Amino acid sequence: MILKVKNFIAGKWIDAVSGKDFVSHNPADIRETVATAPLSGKEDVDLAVSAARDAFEKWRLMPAPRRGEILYRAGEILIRHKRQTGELVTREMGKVLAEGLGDVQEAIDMAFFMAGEGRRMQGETVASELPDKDCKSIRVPHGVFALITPWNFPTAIPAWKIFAAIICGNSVILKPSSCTPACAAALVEALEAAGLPPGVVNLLHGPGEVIGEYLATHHGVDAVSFTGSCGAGERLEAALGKIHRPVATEMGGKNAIIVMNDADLELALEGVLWGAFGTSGQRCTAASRVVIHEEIYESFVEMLKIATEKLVLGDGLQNDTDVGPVISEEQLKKIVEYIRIGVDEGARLVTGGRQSRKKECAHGYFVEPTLFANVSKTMRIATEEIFGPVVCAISCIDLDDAIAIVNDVDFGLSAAIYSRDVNSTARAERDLQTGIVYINASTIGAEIQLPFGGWKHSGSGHPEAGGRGGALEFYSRIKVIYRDYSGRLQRAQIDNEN
Ligand code: UN1
Repeated sequence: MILKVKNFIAGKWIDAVSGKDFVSHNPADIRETVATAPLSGKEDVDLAVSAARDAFEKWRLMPAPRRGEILYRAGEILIRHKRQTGELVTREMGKVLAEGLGDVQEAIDMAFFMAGEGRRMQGETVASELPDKDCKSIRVPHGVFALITPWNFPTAIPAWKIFAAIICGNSVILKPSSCTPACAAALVEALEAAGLPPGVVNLLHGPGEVIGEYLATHHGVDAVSFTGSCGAGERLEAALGKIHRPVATEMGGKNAIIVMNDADLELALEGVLWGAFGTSGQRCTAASRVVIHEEIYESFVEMLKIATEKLVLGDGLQNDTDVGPVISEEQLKKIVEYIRIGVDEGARLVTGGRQSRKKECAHGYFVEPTLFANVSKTMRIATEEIFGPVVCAISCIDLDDAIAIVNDVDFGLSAAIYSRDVNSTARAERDLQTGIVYINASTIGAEIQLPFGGWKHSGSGHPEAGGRGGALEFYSRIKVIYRDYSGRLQRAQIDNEN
């Protein structure tokens, strides 16, 4: 059955002004069309922005705990539809079903977490230097947010952004990836069913090249949050810098796992497989480098080779599948090209390395799980984001060398160390230059109750998700209120001298 997805503007599901549609396919079998969705243009953006503007004035005045109740109900609805939506994630995006369900679970977790934030929304109250005067700060919304999201977490990432934005009292326009329109629609349907007032969340489908920048720079938009490629994110940062518009970007990663000679190697092996090949390597947190102590380098590479060759590539809806397809022909070509570059650079292709030739994979975008050894830290495959099931094994001489290798890239999202030595793990924790560090666990699987964000070129430094320094810092702004109830002119820094 082909789903007929629409835009959602001012509380109504409508077609694009042009009347045209595009389609999304199942990347495991592209003969299957999953959904049709409106091919929106600039007129549709104008409509969505004006709906969000109108809704904002009322929404910002609704008490945050009431806003939270709507999010709570949305979370309950997502739980009821978890199976169905998880399967949709697998069909439209390709990740294996356990991960499709995990994607929806991350949205559910975020709904409940942000619902609770509605009862906090903390500012601060501090003592005044003057009598009969008080000083406090409060959190207020920005207004209208443009949210631009990728296909790799097609419900979780829109949920991170929408729920944080609306609990703070903003209204939003979501522009999801054109690869996964139906997943975005499923999330917005849950909000509609939860009783969200019309216009608070608007959903606009269509090509990023045509409407992305137009939406982000629209005069009716106040702030922007983007997750996606470095190229698109950096273009947006440049355009928005010129108009002083707040923007948060989450972009690439070149995440690494250090495996020390005292590590539990079986555990490290599982962590590397999960980090490198989970979601077919299509996470910003994916482990695309393993930095292995020289004493165990050859034996660990051999363990990895054997385990990698056992992974079953296939349709994520099949029970025995370990690794699903990649999202599109464009991504497949890019990954295969990087593999060629690795071979040309002189790395040793240990296993994998091609588009799959299995019969069951003939109609989808499948890349064999690929392992490179003898990779030096300056090779392109060791420094550039590949975003596919490709992992590079790099040798190191000791912990300092390992940490230096991990840090010697432009990205800084996630890193991990496997070691049984508490001092080594503590030094890694201190010295790794990434927003997220894992000890004896893989680079993927951040939980939503703490901030999620990268350093260096991985993003703008405005993390997503919960916790101190997390998303609320970006989706709200601080207003400082001084109230003087003395009934006379009191001059700060002057009348408090004695
Ligand atoms: C992403 O790849 O953009 O930490 C998000 C993780 C997931 C989120 C990944 N919770 O791997």
